[in-house]
Amino acid sequence: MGLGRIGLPTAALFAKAGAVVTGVDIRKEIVNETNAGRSSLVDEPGLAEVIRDAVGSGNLRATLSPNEAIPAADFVVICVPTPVDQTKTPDYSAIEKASRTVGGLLRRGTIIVVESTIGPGIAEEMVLPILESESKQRAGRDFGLVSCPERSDPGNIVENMRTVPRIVGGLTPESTARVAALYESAFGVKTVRLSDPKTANAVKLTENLFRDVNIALANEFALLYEKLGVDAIEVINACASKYNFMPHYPGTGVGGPCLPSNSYYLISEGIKAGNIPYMIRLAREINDRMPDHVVELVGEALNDAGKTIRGSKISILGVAYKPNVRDSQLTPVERVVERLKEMGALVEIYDPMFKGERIFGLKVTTSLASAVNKADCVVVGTAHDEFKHLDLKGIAGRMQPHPSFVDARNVVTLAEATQAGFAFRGVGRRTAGT
Ligand code: SAJ
Repeated sequence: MGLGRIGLPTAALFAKAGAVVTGVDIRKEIVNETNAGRSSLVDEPGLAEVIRDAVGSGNLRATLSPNEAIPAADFVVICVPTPVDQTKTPDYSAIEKASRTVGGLLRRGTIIVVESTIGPGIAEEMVLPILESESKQRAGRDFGLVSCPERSDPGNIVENMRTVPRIVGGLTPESTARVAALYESAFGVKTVRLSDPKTANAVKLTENLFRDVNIALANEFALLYEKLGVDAIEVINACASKYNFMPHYPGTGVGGPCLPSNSYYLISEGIKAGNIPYMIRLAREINDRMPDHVVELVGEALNDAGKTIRGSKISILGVAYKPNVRDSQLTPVERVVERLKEMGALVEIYDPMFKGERIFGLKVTTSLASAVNKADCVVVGTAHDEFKHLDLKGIAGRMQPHPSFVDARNVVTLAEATQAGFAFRGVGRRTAGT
């Protein structure tokens, strides 16, 4: 259920392992694309081959209709999106709808596997009752319910699915064992078997929130060290020489389909249970404030060159939420662009993953050269590989006199930027003279 960035590779890898897989999706174009052995997820290395082979073998087909697939299934894997809404409240409508559909077509003995990221307890308290009332069957006796949350990095999904151990927690030890065996044999990965679905969902959130909180700490160090004239990146890299320091890096902020929303699943369950997770909530606030800090740095870098944001041409390099993915979901760069536009800047965007497309109401230029042409300031929003070795002198030469450079993803150093003649600012970086 759901042939998105997680569902499609999951279906294809099961089919490649010899399972007879039917993929169900509500989007006609995705169903047609899949049945043609293709996918628009072009930035997922190895995925095209897996889909082509899976469809070619006849083991994978896609359909709009769940009626064909579910009654015949031994396992039903739910991979639908679970975003948060404007009020940061988890939106479980897709998983509710999928549970209703599955429940209405459920055959005795089937095991339902939830891969979507959900709050601890949502499987037991939301999905289970829907399945039981729709199927008139009992969970744990007539059908199985297991949480096996996806753990794949967008941009490395196929590789991650074949290497990262899977977390498996079912209502019964038998269903846990069957699903663990399924993923071990189909994906060749290890599994960690847990006592129940809510524990498995807590693991998934804990690892993502651990990351979000540590990124927030890195961002806090960056804000602090900027004021103290210390280079936060130099500090973090040096700390990483100690065995128990896991480096996280400051930057434009935290984007993507996962981290900016996952905290709210736990925050909402915590508040329901009478416990406010202060640190997790504060980490969200710190990370959500980083785009505004980048805008402040743009103002400072332009001021150093005797200019203001209003009337300046500002080129944004990279809008994707992280390097080398064609994905701008909840990207922190959007707020940087919107704020600069509001403040009267002329904004240009260049991103190798979105050349020529329209994003945030702007046409993405097709080359870095045209984006920086006659610009007053360049801002690195995402550290795509193409921006790792920038020809700073060449870029400065194309820009207006007294050019400014703001690095929000530590791709250049103060020394490199000043040598090229830039007024420089960087998240967590020193400034000239400090
Ligand atoms: N980021 C930083 N500093 C860092 C690391 C990341 O600012 O040191 C930013 C990134 O630029 C990006 C955001 O955080 O905007 C999220 O990046 P990410 O590398 O965490 O990637 P995601 O969100 O694509 O994937 C995460 C991964 N979770 C963990 O590594 C714990 C992935 O394994 C999960 O499967 C995925 O969430 C998910 O689907 O939940």
